[in-house]
Amino acid sequence: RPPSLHLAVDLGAESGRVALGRLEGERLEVEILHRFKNTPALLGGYLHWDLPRLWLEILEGLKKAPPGVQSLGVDGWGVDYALLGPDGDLLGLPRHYRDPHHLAAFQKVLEEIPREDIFSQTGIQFMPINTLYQLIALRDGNRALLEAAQTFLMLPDLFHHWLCGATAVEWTNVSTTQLADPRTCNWSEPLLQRLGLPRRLFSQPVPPGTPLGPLRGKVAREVGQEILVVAPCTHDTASAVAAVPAQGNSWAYISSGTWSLVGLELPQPVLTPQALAMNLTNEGGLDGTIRLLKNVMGLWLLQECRQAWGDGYSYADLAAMAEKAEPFRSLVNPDDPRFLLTHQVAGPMPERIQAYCQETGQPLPQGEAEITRTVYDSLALQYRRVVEGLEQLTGRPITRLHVVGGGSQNRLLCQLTADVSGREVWAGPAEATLIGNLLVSARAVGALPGSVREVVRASFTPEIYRPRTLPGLEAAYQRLLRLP
Ligand code: ADP
Ligand code: LRH
Repeated sequence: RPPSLHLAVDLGAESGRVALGRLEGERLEVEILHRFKNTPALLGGYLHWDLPRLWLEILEGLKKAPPGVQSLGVDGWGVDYALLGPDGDLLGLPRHYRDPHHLAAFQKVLEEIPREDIFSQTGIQFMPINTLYQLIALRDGNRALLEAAQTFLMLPDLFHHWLCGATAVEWTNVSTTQLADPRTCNWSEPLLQRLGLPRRLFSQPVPPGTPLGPLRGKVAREVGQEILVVAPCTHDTASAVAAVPAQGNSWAYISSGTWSLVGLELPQPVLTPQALAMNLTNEGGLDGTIRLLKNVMGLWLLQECRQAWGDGYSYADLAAMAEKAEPFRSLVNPDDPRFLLTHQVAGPMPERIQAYCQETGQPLPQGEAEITRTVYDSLALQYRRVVEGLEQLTGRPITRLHVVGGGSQNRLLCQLTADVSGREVWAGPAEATLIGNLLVSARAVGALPGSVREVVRASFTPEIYRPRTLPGLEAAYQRLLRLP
């Protein structure tokens, strides 16, 4: 049989890519056709995604595909949404989840509704970026827009709409809104009602692997071929977790990109008071699985530092510099809220990191090498904290950490993660999200011979890092645990 061809679009907060997957027997080869930066725009003080630019970049990539492609799916970051009017046109440019304006809505909702009520309905961690708070900010700040809207879509759904005309919302990304129930894989009626959000906006979510329809005529002509659009796991993290090359039960994943998503794959949500107390989240995964995980601020910290340093250093340069810096000298709690916002609003990241160290009585990290080291050390230690928490909560021993995503190419961070956690790290694939996306859409058109993970394991070989004992490691972990 000749290889089957599939296309995937993966929109990350830092960059997007269009890739071609060639599937031959149990082997998948991935070719990146087009990679582009994702640069948000501060418009009149509001931070927005540059959607027209992303759309043009997607088309640019799709045009590079050879003929004969059988399926195409889009995935992207969670929580952000778009509204369509009755004529199907976009109402307003979608906001970026790091826009500061919905922080107040977060406070307000939490004053009005007990956390227990929201968590028992949704199982989702409390973060100000969640769609719930974005929609409340809109309800209270720009009600007319909400009233004019006919359809709510997550951003990958919006691109599917522009590609093929469908107005379906896909479950894995809907699960990140904190408005949906992981037991029913549907919107939470009681919560929508309590929040006064118009019911008509929210259609029943479709599961990943749902065919959505052929490209619109104009798009097909521009791209040069007719392709079936299939919803993959549209939440990038769900696609990445689907493509973790794991076996058995004693593993956790770290999906390491702009964020580090640290978690387990489970058959059922964990909605206990302990899960709420740990601020864990139960997001939807492939085939009805649950991703019990926690968001760690991730390499965002370094992305922002790199921006402050003039983008002159590559990530490999920064890692090489950090390798020579003293380990565990200054640590931050990477999830301190001051690190969430962008430099336009919250000032340069290196200064925010220094201020944290100063306030907590630690030596000030100075310069690129020391600050980068602080970020890596703090992330690795925080990963251990989350993994041990998950282990305690579920009683599941975790002996191996699968690191996937762009951050899996960071050898220093992978080795540190192994050392600090005392567990093996299996790193790669770096493009797990694209791979998960491609394989789920391939499966939907009957082109996948085995399970998604079997094909991943047959096609990509992880790099293995074994834990070493380092002086000062345990003391550093205790210091992290005591940080505010
Ligand atoms: P997202 O999809 O969220 O935009 P990616 O999965 O593309 O994120 O991961 C981006 C991160 O991967 C960067 O912030 C960087 O820290 C890391 N990274 C990318 N390339 C390299 C590299 N060559 N060496 C080390 N780290 C890298
Ligand atoms: C990672 C991610 C994460 C969400 C965040 C908004 O890209 O999708 O899973 O919490 O972006």
